[in-house]
Amino acid sequence: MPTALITGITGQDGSYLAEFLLQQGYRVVGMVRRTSTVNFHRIAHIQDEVELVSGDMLDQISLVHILEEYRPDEIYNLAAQSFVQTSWSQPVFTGEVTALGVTRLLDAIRIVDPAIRFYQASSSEMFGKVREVPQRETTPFYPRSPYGVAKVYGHWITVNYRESYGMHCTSGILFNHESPRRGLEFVTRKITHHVAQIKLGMADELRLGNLDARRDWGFAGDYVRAMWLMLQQETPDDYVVATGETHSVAEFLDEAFGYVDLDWHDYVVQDPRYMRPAEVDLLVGDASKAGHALGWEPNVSFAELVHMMVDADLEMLRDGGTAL
Ligand code: NAP
Ligand code: F7E
Repeated sequence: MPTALITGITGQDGSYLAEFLLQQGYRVVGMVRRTSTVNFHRIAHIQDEVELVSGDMLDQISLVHILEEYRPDEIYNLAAQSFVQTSWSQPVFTGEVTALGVTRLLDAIRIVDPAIRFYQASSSEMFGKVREVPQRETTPFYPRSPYGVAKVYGHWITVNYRESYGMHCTSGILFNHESPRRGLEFVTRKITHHVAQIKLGMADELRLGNLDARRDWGFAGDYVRAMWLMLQQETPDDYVVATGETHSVAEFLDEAFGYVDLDWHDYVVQDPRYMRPAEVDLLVGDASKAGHALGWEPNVSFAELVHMMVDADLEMLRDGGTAL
């Protein structure tokens, strides 16, 4: 039974990847950081099937000890300070976790067992002010936030360990992917959660920033499959994972409010607090390399994704649940 270590297992992608790897017959070890309150809600349903170990991307010793103890065959590095807006108010922290954290983990692998296969969660935010449409593996990077800059570092240090030490290091350049488990601060989940609240009479407005930004939004469950496929290849490489479709925030609003027969113009208020110092205006990926090399393609359409998220938020609120 192969062993996989997931950093960031308590996050959106970590929870879907853990489910997927368990189904593939893996022993799944998840690294969690110490918090004063337990935040395992996304993995509560599989907590008995995974092994959780305490560690932190800021603490190299903890990473070395985890590798020595669990001897993973594959490592999926999903841990990050992943919220773009926060990266302006905490740029150094974002760099420590999202950029230097990658080096700490890569060097722990190099020291303990350089044969471990490594996946780095790179991001379409690296393309930022895009140099080419659609964006592909060869498109030059132009990050627009401290988060994007940190991810560029994480991407290149992954390439560098591959080239310097011959390690099996792969970088997945994933475009936005969402789900009912998406954090409430991200625009898609913020919208679907408010749609459900408004529909149920629990809220009467939704405050947002830039409605013109365009993103290539896919379903997280589809994207974790691509991560696994990448590590099954004999040769490590870099892959774009995307749907190839782009939609504005306003189009997301149309789809989400329209689904419950509401008009978003009656509820949405633009609030400068949610505008960013520098914006990424247009992202749309070309995943043809992942298509032919990995046999990967997305299964969930944009409309299906939005409806799935609205339905999940409606169900959760009707059941009297609190937002995950
Ligand atoms: P997420 O929900 O924000 O999850 C981030 C995870 O990282 C959480 O488990 C968090 O733990 C953990 N973490 C944060 N700081 C840590 C530290 N210092 N030490 C150990 N763990 C730490 O993010 P996601 O959406 O699942 O994304 C997964 C990865 O893919 C991230 O690296 C993200 O930047 C990248 N990515 C995401 C997307 C997307 O659209 N979702 C696209 C491209 C790339 P806590 O629960 O304790 O906070
Ligand atoms: O913003 C606009 C905002 O925060 C999307 C992360 O997973 O994907 C994510 O980063 C767009 C931006 O995601 C609000 O200005 C308008 O243009 O949902 P988001 P993101 O910044 O694209 C990438 C690929 C990652 O790697 C990241 O980790 O929506 N927007 N009004 C808003 N955004 C938010 N959050 N809140 C608003 O009120």
